[in-house]
Amino acid sequence: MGAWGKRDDMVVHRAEPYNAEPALWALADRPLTPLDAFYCRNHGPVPDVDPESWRLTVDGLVERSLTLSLDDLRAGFAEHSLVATLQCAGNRRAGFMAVRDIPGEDPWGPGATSTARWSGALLADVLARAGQRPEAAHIAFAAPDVSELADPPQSYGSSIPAGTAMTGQVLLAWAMNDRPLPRVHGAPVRVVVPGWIGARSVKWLERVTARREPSDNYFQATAYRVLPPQTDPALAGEGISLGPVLLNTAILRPADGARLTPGPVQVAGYAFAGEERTVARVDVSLDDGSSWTQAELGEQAGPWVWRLWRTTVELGEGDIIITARAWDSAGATQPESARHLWNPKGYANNSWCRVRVTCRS
Ligand code: MTE
Ligand code: MO
Repeated sequence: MGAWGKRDDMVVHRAEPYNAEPALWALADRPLTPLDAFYCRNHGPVPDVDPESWRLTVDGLVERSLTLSLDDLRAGFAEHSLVATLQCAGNRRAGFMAVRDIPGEDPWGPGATSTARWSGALLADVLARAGQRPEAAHIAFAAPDVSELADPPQSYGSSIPAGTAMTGQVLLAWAMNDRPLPRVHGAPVRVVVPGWIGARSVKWLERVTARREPSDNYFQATAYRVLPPQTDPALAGEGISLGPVLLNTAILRPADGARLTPGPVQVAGYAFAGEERTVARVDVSLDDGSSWTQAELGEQAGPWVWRLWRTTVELGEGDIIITARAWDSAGATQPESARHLWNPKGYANNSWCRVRVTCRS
């Protein structure tokens, strides 16, 4: 077994802080990602939070500040469960780095995406108890883990608009796949913002603050923004702040670079629409998009959940590129090339997904 109870075939981008994605076939065909395969994205050392002494502070633009122990949270609020896919904004950054290098960032494949069943209290219920004031436009989250990647080093935080916080879908989760939340995934309590980039789902949550403005934390104000191609990524407040996940798809099988024999081959993957949209169709092409066939879609287990898909294609002799793209319930589809989406921090690569295979009899 690898570090943090993960499978030993994880693709480890960094050991410290631990950043790893599963081998893609470990994601295939499974609606819920097992805990030992779920990707991990950490900006600093993983804290060891004692659940007994842990307290959650709820403050800012509220009528009454709250200090809640884990027992207060678990016993004082109804437990809700939902299935949600978590996707890092850096998912598929490797596709950008093949276009132009992105110094200091890791070359994530499509495995920075995983799905779990999360259980915990509704953020909306906790905010209602505190009495959120009408002028609170944003809800900020703060955690104790300190990142040396931020300049100057800073503890992790983010925020979401108050409207999103009140949707009744944002969880303060203490369980993952019906097991206690693992330490590396944010124990004792983390935020889960379904359909939004993973960066907003703050782990080892310590503080929830109602504010007029978005969080000024580095990871909200500076990082996780789509900048124009020629911009310096260190400029705070520049660029487009990422929120809802963009429609995306990945081929999980066959693997990129696979050697196969000619004949029928099963192609399988995931597609994820983000926010309230669902995956309506997935197309697969063997001729770079001149013609497409439709994949068979698995269950859409809810609006914030990926949709697994598969199809069988007939492969001839030679080097073949298999391409996939998804369409969502609003009729939107994915852009064709990573080259046109490239941005300095390498976020939100949702271009058509391609794997190259070689077929020889
Ligand atoms: N929360 C804290 N406290 N520290 C972090 O480094 N990383 C964020 C988010 N929450 C992070 C965090 C990012 S960028 C992502 S994609 C998700 O956690 C990853 O969650 P996971 O490691 O449970 O998969
Ligand atoms: Mo992320």
